[in-house]
Amino acid sequence: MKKFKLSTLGLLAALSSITVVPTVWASGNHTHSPIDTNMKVDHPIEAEESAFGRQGMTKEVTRTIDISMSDMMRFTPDSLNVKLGETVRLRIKNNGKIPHEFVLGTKAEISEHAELMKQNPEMEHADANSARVAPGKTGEVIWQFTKPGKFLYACLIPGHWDAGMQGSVTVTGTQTASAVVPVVVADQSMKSMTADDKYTSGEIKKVDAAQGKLTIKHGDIKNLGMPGMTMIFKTKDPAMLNGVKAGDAVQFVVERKDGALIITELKKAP
Ligand SMILES: [Cu+2]
Repeated sequence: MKKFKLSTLGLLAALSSITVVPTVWASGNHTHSPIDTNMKVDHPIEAEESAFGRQGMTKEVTRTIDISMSDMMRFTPDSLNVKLGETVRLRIKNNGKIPHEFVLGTKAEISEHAELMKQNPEMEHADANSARVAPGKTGEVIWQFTKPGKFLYACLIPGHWDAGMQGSVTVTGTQTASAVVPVVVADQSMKSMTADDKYTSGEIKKVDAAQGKLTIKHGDIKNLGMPGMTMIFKTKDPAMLNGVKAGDAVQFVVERKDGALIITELKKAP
């Protein structure tokens, strides 16, 4: 009887130590605590779940797929099949003499972005689902396909998609344990942070002092009618780059000038 009691206590202790894990997770603790490591939650917080999957981790890559792009406005191959939950490295070679871009997404998102690119031909994407590749160079996108369905990849440089530069990805399979990933809810704070229609809120991802360019993950750019994404912007005055660094929360004004997107005002978020 005494033995039974002890083992019951032991079991209870074991159970309570297990239940600590989901409790901490539910509280929204995304920091790299030892518990996160035990749970193998090693995705960077930037890896937000989208309608077509999420940025993958290099160490989880199980397959590399080579895709080439040509000035004939074609991807080779132009159709891929992947398993649900699979993390693949898409290695994208530009065999042409002009730049091309690889953007992965749903059909609706690709169409929307193609329209934006027509209005802003100088738009440079820097999101995890895209790669702009110079002639003769190779870029890569590491992606985990966590949603079943049919998705597109396209070159959204004006004229290229219209000429048929696209391919499709078919994701099939049933949800396996490895495909069940914790849903990291997209950070909505950037949208609510927007002070007014003039300023756009964002986080600096990269400072390119040599080019006078900033890579910014930003919320909706209301004055230009553009949705939130990560883009590379030119600045009106290279001196604006002084005093800002990757990781800084900023507010900025962006204007369209001769097809280019230029930051005319930049300040640290209050
Ligand atoms: Cu192209």
